[in-house]
Amino acid sequence: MRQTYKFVTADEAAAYINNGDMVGFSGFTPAGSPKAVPTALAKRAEALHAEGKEFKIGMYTGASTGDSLDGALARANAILFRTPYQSNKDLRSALNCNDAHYFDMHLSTLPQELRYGFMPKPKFAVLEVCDFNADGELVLTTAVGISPTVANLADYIILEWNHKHPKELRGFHDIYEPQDPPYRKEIPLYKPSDRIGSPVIKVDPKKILCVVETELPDEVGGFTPVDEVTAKIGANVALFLANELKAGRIPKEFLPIQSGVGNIANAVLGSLGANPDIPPFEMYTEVIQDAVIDLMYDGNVKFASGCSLTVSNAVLEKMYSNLDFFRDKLVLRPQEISNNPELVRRMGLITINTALEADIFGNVNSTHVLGQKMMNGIGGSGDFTRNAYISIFTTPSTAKGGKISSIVPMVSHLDHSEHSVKVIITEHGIADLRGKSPIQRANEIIENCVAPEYQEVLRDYLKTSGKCHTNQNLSAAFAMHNQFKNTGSMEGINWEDYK
Ligand code: 0RQ
Repeated sequence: MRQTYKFVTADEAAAYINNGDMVGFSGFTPAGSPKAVPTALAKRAEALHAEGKEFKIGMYTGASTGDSLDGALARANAILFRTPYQSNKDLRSALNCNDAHYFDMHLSTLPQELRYGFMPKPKFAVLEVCDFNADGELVLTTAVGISPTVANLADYIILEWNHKHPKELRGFHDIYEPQDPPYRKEIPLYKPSDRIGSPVIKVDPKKILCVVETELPDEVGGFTPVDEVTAKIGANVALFLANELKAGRIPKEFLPIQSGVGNIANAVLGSLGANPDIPPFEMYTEVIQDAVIDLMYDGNVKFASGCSLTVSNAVLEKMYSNLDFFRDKLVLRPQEISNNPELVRRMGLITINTALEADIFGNVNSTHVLGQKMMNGIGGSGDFTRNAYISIFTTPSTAKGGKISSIVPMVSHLDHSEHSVKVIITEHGIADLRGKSPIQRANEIIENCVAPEYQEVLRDYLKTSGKCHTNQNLSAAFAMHNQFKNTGSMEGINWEDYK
């Protein structure tokens, strides 16, 4: 009987949480993130601040969240500490001026590092559910994220029971938490469709402090339509994979695909589906976006294992009207499993993630604008890239209307090193970096991927270093970045000034 629990308003639930408390939230991206309690918490923070009192909380989430969580708390200046990934513009501003401390970490590692005690234990878990019972069985909504771990670790659990999501979602989740070293064993998952855990999170019912009823939609933004550049990037990824298949370097059964977030990732998936040389495939990924669902309807994606169903509301409503179609085609897992390095390597994932910038030697920056300002975070890109069968990075060759070359002499921040990045793809072409020395990689990237207006300048850069293994010139490596900061454009560098 659910009546055994205390039903309260969001404001009443928020009143349990105090200054300095650590709170773990459900969800992964805006999918499955609580909405009512965080908004009420932001209101509480504003009221306390108006009385001259301190109120800030520490926040653990799966990944980014919706505006009513990250946005509301950032605007209320209520964030003491935040990990592991975000994409909200107000939170981004807060952490880029040190109003909120942000720790950017690989998503697969957060649950275990919480269990290991590397960060303070969450006192509260605020979880969005579509169903629950008196035995403490919780059915999550559109994402799993870190929910199993924070539900276990927290002293108190606050449930947001969101009636937007049908209780028939039971069965779409596969909840599995590995044991910690020295007792950890292999994770017994061998293909994307395997199920190894439970459809529910099981908690001690006594920990459930209260329940807040809501009916609020997920706050997933729409995608910008595919444009000429993203379409070309997508077509190049499909071409590369079709050629690998023909050459026998990808088995004829094909391999599971992981694809990152955002507009480029959505366009790439569309291109894979449209290419007749790519057979129907499975996905083992973290974020299941709109394009994956379209590909499932078309029969091009046979199965998708993810951590979240980050689809627009129109797509979600259509899915909910025919949930049975998806029952044997989709599973949602904790990020510790969806992004697990052991599984990525075992299943041989083809990983496709987006770079903000890459350098001519194959190092990738996925997180920092001009080396200083945090964009979103590394997310799962490192979990996948380092362990991939083939790791691909995509990026438009330029940003800011051509004033920035996305390919530079040296990345201004390093997320993925030359040792892990196997292929870089822009709208101009494909740089296959496998088995190549630094100078060979530089030539491959400059000739195939760099925008024509920046090719000559990067060719000339290579001549400034003299003979060495990696042709860097430390006094010139960031000249393009510095010139952009000073003049608003990377164009027209003169290397004579940097000898
Ligand atoms: O800024 O909108 O102000 O113009 O960066 O760029 O091209 O819209 O790219 O939306 O696909 O995001 C890497 C951020 C790409 C994302 C990143 C500016 C550009 C624009 C965004 P404006 P686009 P997307 C799965 C895997 C890391 C985590 C990851 C990301 C803005 O894909 O967060 O992959 N990845 N996780 O103008 C300065 C450059 C720039 C630049 C672009 N070189 N210098 N600004 N921009 N290149 C997801 C999870 O783990 C949950």
